[in-house]
Amino acid sequence: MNMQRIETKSGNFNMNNYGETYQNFNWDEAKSNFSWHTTGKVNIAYEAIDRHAENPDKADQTALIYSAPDREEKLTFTDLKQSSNQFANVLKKHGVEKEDRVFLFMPRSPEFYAAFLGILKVGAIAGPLFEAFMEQAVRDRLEDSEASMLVTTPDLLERVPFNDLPHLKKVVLVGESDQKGEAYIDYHAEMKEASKSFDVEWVDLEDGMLLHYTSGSTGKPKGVYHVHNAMLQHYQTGKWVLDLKEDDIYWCTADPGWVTGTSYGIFAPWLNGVTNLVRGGRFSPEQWYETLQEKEVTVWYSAPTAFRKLMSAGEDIVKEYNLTNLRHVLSVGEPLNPEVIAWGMSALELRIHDTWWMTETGGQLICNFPALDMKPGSMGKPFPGIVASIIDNEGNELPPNQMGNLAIKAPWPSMMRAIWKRPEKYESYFLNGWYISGDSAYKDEEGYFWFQGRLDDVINTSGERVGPFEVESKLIEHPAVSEAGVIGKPDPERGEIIKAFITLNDGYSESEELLEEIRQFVKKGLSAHAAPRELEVKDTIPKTRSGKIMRRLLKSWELGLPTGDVSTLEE
Ligand code: 6R9
Repeated sequence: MNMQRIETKSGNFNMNNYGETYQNFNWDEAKSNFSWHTTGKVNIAYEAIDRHAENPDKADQTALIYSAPDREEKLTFTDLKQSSNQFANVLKKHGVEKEDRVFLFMPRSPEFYAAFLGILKVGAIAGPLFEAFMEQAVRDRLEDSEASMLVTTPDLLERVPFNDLPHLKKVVLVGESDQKGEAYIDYHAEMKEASKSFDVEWVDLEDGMLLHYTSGSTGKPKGVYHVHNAMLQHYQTGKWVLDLKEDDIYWCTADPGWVTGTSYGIFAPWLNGVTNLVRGGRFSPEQWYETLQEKEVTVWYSAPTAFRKLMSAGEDIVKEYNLTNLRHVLSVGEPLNPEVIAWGMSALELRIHDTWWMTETGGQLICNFPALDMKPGSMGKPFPGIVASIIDNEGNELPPNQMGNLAIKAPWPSMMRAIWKRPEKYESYFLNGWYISGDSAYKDEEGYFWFQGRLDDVINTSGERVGPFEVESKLIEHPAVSEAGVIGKPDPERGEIIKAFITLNDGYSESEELLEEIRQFVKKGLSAHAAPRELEVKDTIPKTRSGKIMRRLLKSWELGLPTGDVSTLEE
């Protein structure tokens, strides 16, 4: 096989001449697929669900296949319309209004999707949180967003510091609980009473619908604010990049706590009227292959870290399953190694299509379309209607093959519209009309983009962004830890793992037990994916004269690289 270039196959984006579509495409064309450009009435949940439920040909089509080790369920577009209406009525009854923040902290389940869509139907802003979050992570996000309501499960409730959150008025509990009182709403009891009809709150395209918290290199996680207008991008990329057709069975493996789990685990498939598979439970190669086979998945969107795990489980396992329904596979979150693409060609007999985008971009921007020849190792080309470039630090475009800041001409439909309560942070993303991604890359002569790395210290572990600052802050809360510096260390399976350098307070000495205790402390306080896999005790942590931890230097030490400019290093 020629790994330099893998040839095209046809898809919905059936223009072999990419350049022509690129130049002629205008986002206004995407609007004509929705009724709001004539009625002026818009709500992304209506477009994703109710619109299909009102169509006699689609009303009884399965919208959601939920599959977990202990639960199997199929819901039609009509079912989802009704359950989300019920939840919207519950929210209304308890005083939720347009633009209020309602957060979700629970595993994927049919209830999650009814609640998520119900929140959007009342015009409120949904804030999905990973169920793996521990108290500090939950607290930071609810505090910053000033959420007035939270949907969670009785099990997870103990990680919610309800009494310390003055804005949080009510908690909806999904599942049996002894928790009683005004502030607690029993999901199942109230849903039973609630009407299945609801007058959707019509909003403006620029009204908010979603807050996704994501990590930066400094400070607490930031609330990335998205608006209903994003649907244009979710719809169109769903059609041309995911290549969705109405009879597809689509599986996006991402959790809705991550932007991939909302943009492409909720919106793109349903806006395209496609059956969406959600799998609960943990990762295991056997169970994932079994899911692909049993559910007859046709389009599959996952991440390099998962593909690498499947790859290391070996090709013999794949042969035990019938994966002939699978026709299109995509990846996001980290660089997709050519080695993994080669594995896909051999084990799945399919190309794995890389897609590049971010929480802040709300939707795919640089992609390997089905219709594009693929260069393994490249992220592909900009989506039609998107202008991407490589710029220097002054905002000037660089010629091909020069490395620089990967930048996108602002705006585009799914671009974030704010960083919650931090306008100066939002402004800092833009330069000369370009959105600066924080990634470095170059573009080749044929217009393919090649990812090089993050320009800041943000760590990408198994596709999840972890801010070093958040981990360092948690580490120094431990009584034994004096100072901490946290970096991403390259790892063949996870992309990067978290490595922490710490100094100990007087009276503590290094031991296996102590290091394990500190690790557990971060795990319990923040989340499992933020806990350092490696901890190393140092005498000092290198800092700049202005007191900033020099993570770059820690990384050079770790990797045995030259230390570069250390002129700002504190004496
Ligand atoms: C959707 C998502 C964004 C960061 C991004 C970049 C990395 C994402 C990638 C990729 C190489 C790809 N990233 N896709 N790196 N190739 N195809 O992942 O959002 O969690 O905000 O992460 O992830 O560094 O800047 P988010």
